[in-house]
Amino acid sequence: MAKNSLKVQPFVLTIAGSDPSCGAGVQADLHVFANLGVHGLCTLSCSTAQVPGAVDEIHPLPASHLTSQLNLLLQTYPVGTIKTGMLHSAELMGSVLDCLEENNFCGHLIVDPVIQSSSGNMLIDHEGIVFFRERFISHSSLFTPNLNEAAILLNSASVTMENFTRSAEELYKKYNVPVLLKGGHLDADEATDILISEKGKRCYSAPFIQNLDPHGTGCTYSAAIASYIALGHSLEKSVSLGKSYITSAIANCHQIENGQQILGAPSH
Ligand code: PXL
Repeated sequence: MAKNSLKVQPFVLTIAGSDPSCGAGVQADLHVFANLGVHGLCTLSCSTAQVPGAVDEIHPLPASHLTSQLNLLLQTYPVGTIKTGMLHSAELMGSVLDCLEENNFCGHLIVDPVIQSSSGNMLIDHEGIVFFRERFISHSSLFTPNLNEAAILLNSASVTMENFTRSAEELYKKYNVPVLLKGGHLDADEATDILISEKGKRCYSAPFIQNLDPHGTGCTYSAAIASYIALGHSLEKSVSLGKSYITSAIANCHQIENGQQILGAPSH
C-alpha cells in the first residue's frame, strides 16, 4: 500500500480585486501560487468588469464582508504571508489593517500599491491614496511600486531615469520599510528594479524585452516574491527569484488576434 506522506505547503493569502480576464488581480495571484507550490487563499476587495485596456466597472464589496472573509481564513489557516493588490478605498484598507491586528498577524505583508491599471484607469479613490501614504504602507514587509505609483506615493511630479535611485531612497526614508522600485517602464536596454532595505541597496536587472507589455505583470511579480518568501527565502533572494519568474513569463507571453498580449508560463 502506498505510504501516506503528508505534504506541508506554506499558506499565502492574497487580498485583491477580481479581474475576469485573469491577467491581473486574485486570478493572477492564485495562478502564481499554484505554479510555485504554495497553498493560495484569496479574499476579494472588489469585483471589476474589465479586459486588458478597458476597465468598465469597479464594484467594491462591503468592508464588513471583506472582514468576514479575512477573519474566517486567518482563524482557520496558518497564514504566514499575505499579499495585497487592489484595495480600492480607505475603508477597505482600514478593515484589512484592523483584521490583521485583531488576529495578531505577525507574518510577512507584501504590498503591491495598486493605484492605476496599465490602461490608466484609477483603481483607487483619493482617500485610498491618502490612506496608503499615511497608514497602510508603513505596515508592510515590502512594497513594490512601479514608476507611476512611486511618484504618487512621493507626491512628486514623476520618477524618471534621472531620479530613479534617489526616488527609491526617498521612498525608503519616507515609509521606513523595504521598498522595491520597479523600473521596467524606463526607456532603457535593461529592466532594472532597485530594492532598498535595512541591509542596503541592491539592483536587479534583466534584458528589456522590446514590444512586450502584457497586462498583470505587477500582480504576478509581487505574487511570486510573496510565494518565495513563504517558501523560506530571504527578501533579497525572493526578489531575485521573483524577477526571474516575471522576466520568463513576459518572454513567454503570447499574442492573440486582436493584438492583446497575455503573460505566459515561466520556463523552469
Ligand atoms: O495590475 C493592477 C491590477 C490589480 N488588480 C486588479 C486589476 C489591475 C489592473 O487592471 O484589475 C483587479
